[in-house]
Amino acid sequence: MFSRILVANRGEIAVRVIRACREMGIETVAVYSDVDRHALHVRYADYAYRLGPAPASESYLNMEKIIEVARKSGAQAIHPGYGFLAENAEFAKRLEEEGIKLIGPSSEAMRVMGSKTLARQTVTKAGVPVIPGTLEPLATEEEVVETAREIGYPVMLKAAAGGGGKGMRLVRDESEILSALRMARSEAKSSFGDDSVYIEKYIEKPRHVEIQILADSHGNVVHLFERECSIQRRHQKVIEESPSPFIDDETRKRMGEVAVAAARAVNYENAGTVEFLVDADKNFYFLEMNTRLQVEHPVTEMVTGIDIVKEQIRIAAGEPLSFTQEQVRQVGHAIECRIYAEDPDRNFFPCPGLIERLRTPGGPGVRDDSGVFEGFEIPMHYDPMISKLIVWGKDRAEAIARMKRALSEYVITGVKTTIPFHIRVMNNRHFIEGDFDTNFIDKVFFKEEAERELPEPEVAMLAGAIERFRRELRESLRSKEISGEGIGSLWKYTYRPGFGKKF
Ligand code: MV4
Repeated sequence: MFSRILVANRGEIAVRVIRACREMGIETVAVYSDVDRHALHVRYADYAYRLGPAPASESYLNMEKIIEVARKSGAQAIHPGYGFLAENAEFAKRLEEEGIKLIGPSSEAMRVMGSKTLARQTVTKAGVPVIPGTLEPLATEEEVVETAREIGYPVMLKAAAGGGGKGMRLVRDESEILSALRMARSEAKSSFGDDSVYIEKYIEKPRHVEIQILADSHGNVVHLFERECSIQRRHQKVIEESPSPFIDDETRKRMGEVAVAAARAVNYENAGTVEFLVDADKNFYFLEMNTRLQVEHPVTEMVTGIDIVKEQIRIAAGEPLSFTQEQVRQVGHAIECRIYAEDPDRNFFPCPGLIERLRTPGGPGVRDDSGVFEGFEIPMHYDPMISKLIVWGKDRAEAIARMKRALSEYVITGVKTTIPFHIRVMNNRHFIEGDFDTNFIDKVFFKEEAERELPEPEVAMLAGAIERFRRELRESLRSKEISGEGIGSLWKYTYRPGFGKKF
């Protein structure tokens, strides 16, 4: 087993990894940028090294500096967390050359899964259903028009090097396809430095369901069931849960088997996630494979009891998985809300700043994975996620009730947060019924909220009328008291909600 691990990340995920190491008796090396010198991950680690100034390119993305720190500090392995260098095949390659173990898959698995067309080719050979479409990038405009006709509209153009919705265009009619192609290509070029584009059939109202897998260096591959991740806003997940309220046992079993096959197709090692789109008829299609630990891994940990980060470390150290597929059970229900320093009333505009007060929720079934503390200043240079609030309940109804309770206990002042938004989603009838797809937040939730909002003149009128009624009541009660009449007809007010104690 390793005796010292470098954590090449910041924030809650660095803290998460350091906690696992501490419990395993492994020393940790934190790295930090100037604005993070007082951050929680620096405080919790055994050693800490400065990388450079705040910009990620000069700190958390600086491969050679991080390798130098690993050497100097005597770390035998590097945990990359998520984001930054986590899915960088070049970084994985450099570590292989340097003889430093990356707690993650091989650079080759990263390279294959990093290209959407290469991934589609590779998993197709292993019998994994992919979204109907091309397995190769498209060369000419004629080829694009012809292929789209064969597939049938609507279609999606996607960047071969892409992910996360960038370089992606929905095309409903042939008349739009060439302009969409130009836009997809230029977006792909500027985002990924590669303008290769391929075509897929468009899946209407899909759900995003992903399977967590673990693969050791001895050829054992298991899955830890699914996470439902359809609650997204502009391709950013905001709420995840496990199990998915939409997936039945039969589909769950088949998706698990297919995910394991996809992992085997690239000789995958360590923790990974196979993403699927699921259509209204429960047909599921491979979307992509994420070759890293994911933000939402805690919901899987809560329903399976498996510590995914500890398993990652054991796998990287060459140990075999300590359990079989049959021993993995999904118990109860877990939900995660990502709490961001963003203002939901200003279109989720980032709101970095000083956390003046902080009281985190607790009690039965509540987990708060956070990298902040009272007095911490959230830097503007990185992702503004403050914490992940995760709850477990015996069933989905208890998990929702518990999440509402936990959200209502949360106190964060100094910065605006997405907590009020989460409370509203937890009270939304579509969410409560599990009736949602990837369009829910942008197309259903905000639309319904806007419709429910009273037009402002009416709100003002009602507020004015209420205020006038209260004042008259107060004055009449006071004048009666003064005149010696007493409050007289108390019966009139006693049974009106809210009036009993106020006057
Ligand atoms: C799709 C799709 C429908 N049909 N592909 C968006 C991000 C990228 N990872 C894949 N995405 C989609 N690909 C086909 N053929 C719909 C989406 C999509 C989506 C997927 C997952 C989660 C949220 C989403 C929101 C909008 C669109």
